Amino acid sequence: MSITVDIDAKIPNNVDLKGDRRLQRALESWQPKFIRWWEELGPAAFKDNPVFLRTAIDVGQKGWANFGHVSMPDYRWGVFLAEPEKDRKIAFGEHKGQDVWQDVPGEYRSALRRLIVVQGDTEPASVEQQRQLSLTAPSLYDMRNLFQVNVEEGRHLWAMVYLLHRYFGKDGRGEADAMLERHSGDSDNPRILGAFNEETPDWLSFFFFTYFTDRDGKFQLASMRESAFDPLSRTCDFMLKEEAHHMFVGATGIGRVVARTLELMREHNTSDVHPFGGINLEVLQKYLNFHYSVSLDLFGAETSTNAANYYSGGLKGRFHEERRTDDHVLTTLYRYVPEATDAGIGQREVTQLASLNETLREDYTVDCQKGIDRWNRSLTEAGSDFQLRLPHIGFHRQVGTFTGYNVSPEGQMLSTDEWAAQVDNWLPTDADKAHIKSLMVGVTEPGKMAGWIAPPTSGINQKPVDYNYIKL
Ligand code: BYC
Ligand code: FE
Ligand code: FE
Repeated sequence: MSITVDIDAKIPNNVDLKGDRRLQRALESWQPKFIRWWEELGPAAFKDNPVFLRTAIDVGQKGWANFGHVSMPDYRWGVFLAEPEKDRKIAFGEHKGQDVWQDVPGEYRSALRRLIVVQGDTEPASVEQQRQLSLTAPSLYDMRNLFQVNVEEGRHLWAMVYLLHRYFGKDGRGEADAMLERHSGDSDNPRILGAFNEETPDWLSFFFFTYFTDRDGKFQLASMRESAFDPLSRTCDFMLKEEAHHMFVGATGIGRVVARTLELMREHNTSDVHPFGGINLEVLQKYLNFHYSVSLDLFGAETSTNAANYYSGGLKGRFHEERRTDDHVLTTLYRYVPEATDAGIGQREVTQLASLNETLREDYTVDCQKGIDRWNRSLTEAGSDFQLRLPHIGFHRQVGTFTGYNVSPEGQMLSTDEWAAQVDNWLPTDADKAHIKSLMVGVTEPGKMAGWIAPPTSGINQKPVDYNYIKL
């Protein structure tokens, strides 16, 4: 199979678009719709300034990206699939051991289309959610990172749209158009998943979003990388390369806020740094609680026949499926999942096949904890006894067994009154949000940072922190 890169094409690609004129024409007619959407609902400010961006140009080991100043409307959004794995076999489900598919089997057509549409829908949604943030970037370095995330989410949309156009005919083209018609927070035509209709109104939310919600992306993409549908697998494999940077932005962003808060606490000998333009650790914890719980909902209900069918069919596997040593069928293996009832929080035993959403959610939680541990080490090293922590899995949930129950961050089931009396300690209040909003003032002098965040320890692609990341 050839994976020659055509970098000068109207749509840069390594999928031999030139060799399929119909497909090429269809994608080239979607392209201006995408650009129009980007102009309308992409970054609201600095949209035409040259930005120091990474552009995907290849998929090989020797390097896959180029760095240089680009004005975003001229960004080269391309279609790139990771290199094929020779003789790849299906690793799980009913077709385990058979050759992977280069085309979509009729019986899985609608399920695969659904997965691809749900995945694709989140990508432009996040760009819409983040569109106002460039107005208040805490530094040029941060604005550059925001734009990097935005253009790559745009490319992720391209990745899914390519699959829809290439493998799903007329329905696929219709779905590709619909991706640009649903909008985040639109009451008539919202984005498909809940978290993608929430606002990202400030940079603290942005950092938590990239830490927690982009990490859902990592786990969902990694599960689809296992897919028997090889083009989906290879697409997700390559998307994961870009995803790592998004989570880096979140992890280092929050780390820098923690660092700055500690600095202000020391300087003023108080834990209330709000009068000094900082963000109190308690407020960080509330934002963390919100974004973590909203992201947990993205994994779906604890038990799901959809997820079971995806797995049995070979469409979507588990995180690191091939490293696991069980039977990869899961119909006769059991596990416990949490269960909330009026009697309290308990658990019930179900097949592993039925509970794949919960298994992925648990893997995700373990990964989330790693960054928390790092932030906590810096708190400990600074002599603070405050520790950030993930709330209980049942806290503030809108999907699955905990829906409709009031669960404290410690995991206690509360009455509505008990919840109402304490919720302001657990989720951002209007006053918290107003304080955060008051800190959001754009800083556009190279190397300078807003007062609520510490500078990063290094720049991007070996450039200094005070590099001119965006030419104004
Ligand atoms: N009440 O909820 P469902 C990213 C039932 S992020 C009661 O449909 P499913 C990105 C329902 O009937 C990654 N019950 O979940 C990040 C069903 O029950 P049965 C995005 C309800 O389909 C940042 C069960 O619950 N990608 O890339 O299992 C920036 C479960 O059904 C209710 C993906 O998500 C209710 N209200 O899984 C940019 C990957 N509602 O039939 C980008 C693709 C539902 O089992 N998506 N039920 O009895 C998927 O894999 C799946 O669609 C989901 C949901 C994991 C999202
Ligand atoms: Fe993405
Ligand atoms: Fe992402």
